[in-house]
Amino acid sequence: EGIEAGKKAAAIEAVNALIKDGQVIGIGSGSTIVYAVERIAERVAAEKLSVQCIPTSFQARKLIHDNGLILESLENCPVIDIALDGADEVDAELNCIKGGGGCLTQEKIIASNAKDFFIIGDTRKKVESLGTHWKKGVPIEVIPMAYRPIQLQIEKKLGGSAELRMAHRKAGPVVTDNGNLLLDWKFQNITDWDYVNGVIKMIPGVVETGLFIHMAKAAYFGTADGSVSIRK
Ligand code: DER
Repeated sequence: EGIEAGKKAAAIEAVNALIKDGQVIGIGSGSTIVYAVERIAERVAAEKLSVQCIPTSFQARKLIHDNGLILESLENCPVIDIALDGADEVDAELNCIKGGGGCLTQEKIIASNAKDFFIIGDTRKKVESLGTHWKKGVPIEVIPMAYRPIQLQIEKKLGGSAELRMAHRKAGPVVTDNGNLLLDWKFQNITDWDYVNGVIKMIPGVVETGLFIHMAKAAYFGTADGSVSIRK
């Protein structure tokens, strides 16, 4: 339906505009990136491109492999030319909430080691300020033994509520690709995301936050009718 068409339009537009022969490409996680990887594979075959793909999750690894693309590692390719990823929300300054799919830590590592980082998504993700569309809170990856004091620290320092993300088809909490747990922090009235990100990151036991502040170079948003807008 409309949302999938929007995701696909954004993904194809971005791949057509940004992917070039010889690139090392960071491949994000989630559902939108699937369309991007399928388009990359199409272009590689049609144009005989040589690209190397670095995954941001087990899902991304499997997606790269299943689409016949070259699966590479940060050991071999520590400098990434371009990283492509989805997001849960993107504000007017290109700050993102990511981690809805629980892959934020490896996603942020890849994005931070890329020369350029681009977001792709349907127009639901395009907002003026964070929290407008995405109501599930900021995902935070934490060391399992510390999740409870971290919850208390975040709530004491920043308000809101930090909830342990529970699995649906496995008993107990979601366990990330890195063997950690996730908190989803439901916030109120936040404007200084740089400050908030720093406060959360400094709490011992916090591995990473889903706040990607001033990291994206541009965001491609697709609508149901196939049109794409670019926020730079
Ligand atoms: O978990 C993530 O950060 C994903 O990129 C996610 O936020 C985007 O997922 P979607 O493309 O399925 O909306």
